[in-house]
Amino acid sequence: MVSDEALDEVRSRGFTVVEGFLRGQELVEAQAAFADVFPTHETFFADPESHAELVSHQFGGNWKFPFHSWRLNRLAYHPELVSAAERFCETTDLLLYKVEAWAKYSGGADYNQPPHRDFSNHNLLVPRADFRWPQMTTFLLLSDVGESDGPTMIVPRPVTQNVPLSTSIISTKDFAADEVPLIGPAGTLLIYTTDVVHRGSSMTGHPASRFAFLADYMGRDAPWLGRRAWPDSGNAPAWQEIFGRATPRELALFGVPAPGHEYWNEQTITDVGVRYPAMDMSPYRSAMGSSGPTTPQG
Ligand SMILES: O=C(O)CCC(=O)C(=O)O
Repeated sequence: MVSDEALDEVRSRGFTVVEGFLRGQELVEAQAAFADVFPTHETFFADPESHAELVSHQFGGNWKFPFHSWRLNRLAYHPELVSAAERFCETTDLLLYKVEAWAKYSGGADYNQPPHRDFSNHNLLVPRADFRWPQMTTFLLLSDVGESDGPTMIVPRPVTQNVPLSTSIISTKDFAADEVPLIGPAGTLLIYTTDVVHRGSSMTGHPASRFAFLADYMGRDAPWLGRRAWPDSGNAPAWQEIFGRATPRELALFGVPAPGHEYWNEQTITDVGVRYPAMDMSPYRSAMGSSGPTTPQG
């Protein structure tokens, strides 16, 4: 659960850290889901050479949605993440606009980055300082992260408020003394905005690993914002299971028209049903001819 107070902190400070966002069995399952896709710490360090590509450069272990694991994919639209995004973006008409899973392992790549703001590849323009058309970006830690595990270093927004929003890369280390490391136990969620200065940092421990899942949200009414065009990955087999198991509400987060939208007619319901044989077309069929799209729940 992400409280309204935590979201207010994102508005005032630029970020919030929610410890225990995932806990207990849910966390264990999310970690197992991550291991469907990436080698665990033990597997990697038992034979680093056979996973050399993952550490060939700092984005070597940064993979894009969809993954060949339904249980990992569904983390992107965890109901509490969607709830936080609805409240932060002040709309239920949301798009999930970027999802990545990122495994880092020590001993290969240097994960240090210059301090930067993310908007330059999430926004063709610049963020509005008054938070109109917000984007909610997140890092969900799926491993314990301490100071030596390459934590994200993040600068509270008030510290950089005099650096114009046209600047995405901050070339100096002027704000180093104000950096806060994103450390915490597995299950910790970082929520931040694209105007906040932060950087990836080097892993100073060895052997060390850091596992994170990133899911970013925005309102649908801002085509100058975004990152991934989901149809670009439309031939990935993983979509079959997503369309077979996700609810209409969840599919709408990828841009699929809700039941009742004028896109849905006899032809599209039949043909989409053929494209995704496991998809339940009944909500779309029963809403056909209704007065307009609903925001489906659940
Ligand atoms: O991995 C991290 O800790 C931060 C990465 C980052 O800020 C980026 O790649 O833009």
